[in-house]
This record gives sequence, C-alpha cells and structure tokens, in this order.
Amino acid sequence: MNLARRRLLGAGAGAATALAAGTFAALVFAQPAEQVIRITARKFAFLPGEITLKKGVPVVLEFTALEVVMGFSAPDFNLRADLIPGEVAKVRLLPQQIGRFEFLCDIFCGDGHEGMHGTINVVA
Ligand SMILES: [Cu+2]
Repeated sequence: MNLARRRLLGAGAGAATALAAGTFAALVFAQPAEQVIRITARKFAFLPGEITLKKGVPVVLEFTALEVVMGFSAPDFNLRADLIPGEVAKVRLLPQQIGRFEFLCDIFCGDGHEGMHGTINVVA
C-alpha cells in the first residue's frame, strides 16, 4: 500500500469518527443546499408571520430586526436567537415532525410585545 492511499484511508476513518461524534454537522453536509427564509421582526410582528417548511428539509432562518432588540424563540425546536438591529441572525432548522409550532419574541420590546408571535408549519 502506498503512502497516498494510506493517507486517504486514514482520512476516511477520521470522517467516520466525526460522523459518529457530530451527527448534526455531518447531516448538514449530507443534505442539499439549505433553503434560506428571511424574516423581519418589527413592532410588533414577525413578517411573514407564518412559514411553511417541509419535514426533513433543512432551512436557515435569517432574521432582521428593524427597530429595537428582539428575540426569536421556538421552544418546540429548542431554538432561540437575539435579533439585533443592523445584524442578521441566522438560525438553522431541520424540521423532523409534521405540525404547527408557535414561535415568539422573548425579549420585551414594548407595548404589544406579548402579541408578537408566529407559526412554523411543517408539512410532509
Ligand atoms: Cu418583543
């Protein structure tokens, strides 16, 4: 066995270890390019307020807050992010279950904050 081939096999074994250790990361690489969904957070709504995703298809949610610091929280997916004006907050999501799931703003952003929520609709 020549050295180059041995190196190649070594790299393969390393990748297998990485697959076992970091299944999520490996999964992201194995999937087709992620769909990007842009969501704007403003007083006092997410726009769009409902997003429809396909089960098993990874997406990146890109949030922009227009006025003040806001939060994105999707408890059913164990996801949250701070949404800071002037920055784009990226949240990766791989929906595994069909259904309708609420997300909300979890940083007080003014009167009307309590009504600031939206729906992630996961379909087959
Ligand atoms: Cu808020």
